[in-house]
Amino acid sequence: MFTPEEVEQFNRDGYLPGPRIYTEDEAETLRVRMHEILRGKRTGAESVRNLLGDVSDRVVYQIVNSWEADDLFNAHIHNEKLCALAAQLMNTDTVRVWHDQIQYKPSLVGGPTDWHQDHPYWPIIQPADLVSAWVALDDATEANGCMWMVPGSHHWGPHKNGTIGTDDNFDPTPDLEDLPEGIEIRKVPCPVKRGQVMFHHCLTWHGSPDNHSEHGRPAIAVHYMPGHTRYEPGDSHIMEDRVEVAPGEILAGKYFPTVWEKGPVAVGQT
Ligand SMILES: O=C(O)CCC(=O)C(=O)O
Repeated sequence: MFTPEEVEQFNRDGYLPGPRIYTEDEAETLRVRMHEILRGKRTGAESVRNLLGDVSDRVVYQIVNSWEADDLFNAHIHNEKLCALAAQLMNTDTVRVWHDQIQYKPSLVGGPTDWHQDHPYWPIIQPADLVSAWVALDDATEANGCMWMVPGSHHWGPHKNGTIGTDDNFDPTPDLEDLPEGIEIRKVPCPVKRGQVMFHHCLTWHGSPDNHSEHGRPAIAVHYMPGHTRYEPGDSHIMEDRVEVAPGEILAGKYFPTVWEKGPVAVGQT
């Protein structure tokens, strides 16, 4: 578990590196499974696409809900260590999965993930207090496009996409009129070892630059919901087809598995 000082650090900064969850071999097995999903050998994920669009010469492969395509990724979203740490950071007894998301930046042609907050992309759930567990399936370094964070930015409230833009050097280009006065926008690299986790709050501004290196950058984020997250329809979202509860109700059901209920919940028990 995290120490009280670490929890305080997360609450102050909006992100926190965590322990190694997987051995080298375990992470490698997941990385191979990721490639099998990308090659179409394992099917059932919600979506597989190039986030930058088919006409771009840069590539960020995104797979949403690998857990539905593969038993090891299903075990991953239930991983006891991850779920216990997420529950601690969200200060909740119950943890559900909103969705998972692989972002894979292939060597040399891997493109940027622009500065953004997550929750504005999730207009059908409230409140904005989810926590994501981002696990690197190979070393994520400054050279191959590790995540970068703006410390403390989760305290600035939700903003529309682009309020902090991204220039060609991956520097933030803030629209200061729309942001609180007196803030400091500092970008901090967050290198993560293969198999290690890093957590971030759903309002923390973050992104990741191009991968010009010889090494791919595979990683999976699981977006965890605390027990009180509700379905509040707003703009459309790809997960909405799977919602089986009424507006205003707790977002639960087979597509949003409960993975922690005062302790671990086994695969298939949700
Ligand atoms: O994997 C990346 O580089 C970006 C992932 C991300 O934006 C997220 O997990 O919220």
